[in-house]
Amino acid sequence: MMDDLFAPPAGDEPHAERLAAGTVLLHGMAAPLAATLLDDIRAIAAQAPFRHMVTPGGYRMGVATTSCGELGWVSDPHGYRYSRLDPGSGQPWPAMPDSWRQLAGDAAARAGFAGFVADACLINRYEPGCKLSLHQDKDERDFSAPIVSVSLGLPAVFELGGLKRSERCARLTLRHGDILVWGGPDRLRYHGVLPLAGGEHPLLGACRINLTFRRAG
Ligand code: MD6
Ligand code: FE
Repeated sequence: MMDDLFAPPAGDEPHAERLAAGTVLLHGMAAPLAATLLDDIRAIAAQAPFRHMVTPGGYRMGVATTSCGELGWVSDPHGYRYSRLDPGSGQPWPAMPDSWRQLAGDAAARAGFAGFVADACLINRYEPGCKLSLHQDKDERDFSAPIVSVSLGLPAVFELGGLKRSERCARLTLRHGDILVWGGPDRLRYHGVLPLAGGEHPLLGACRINLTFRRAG
């Protein structure tokens, strides 16, 4: 099974690059779906607008976020957590499109995590200069499920660290359509995104959007 990852991509199979025991980069896997994903993102943002959350430490995040699915990720002076309701509207988050859940499940399976069913998708929007500081994703209830991350628009330099903040980070570029899957022994690695360089993407303009699918509840 795992050995298939190193075989050359056949037909429309994305090229899978194993970066660590539980980390696989599926090059360009989401690119054919990008136009649909963008239409869906517009519809989701019409219901649950992108906003700049404030961290528990009182900083306004440069990255703008929204969510879809049963649970959405929220940050406020009380901490980080998942919530069934959008605190902006008091309403449930927009539903996760079936095609999104399917894509995330397919990507996870290709990376060796069969049976992944996402219940939350955090949508992050970066403009040039925006960054995401080194962090761990640890607000989810169960770390046995992987995280599936879809990159759209301008390329970003992603820092992949270790299980301790002090460990040295590897840097990799996440491009339009790339899907990064990580789980198992890598699930709690520190990671971040360097300040986004300027540019114009044909579909998204001067912007990068990242979708992270999780099993949060
Ligand atoms: C981003 N991603 O790529 C931010 N977290 O914009 C994340 O923070 C992230 O890509 C967990 C797993 C994959 C990710
Ligand atoms: Fe993260």
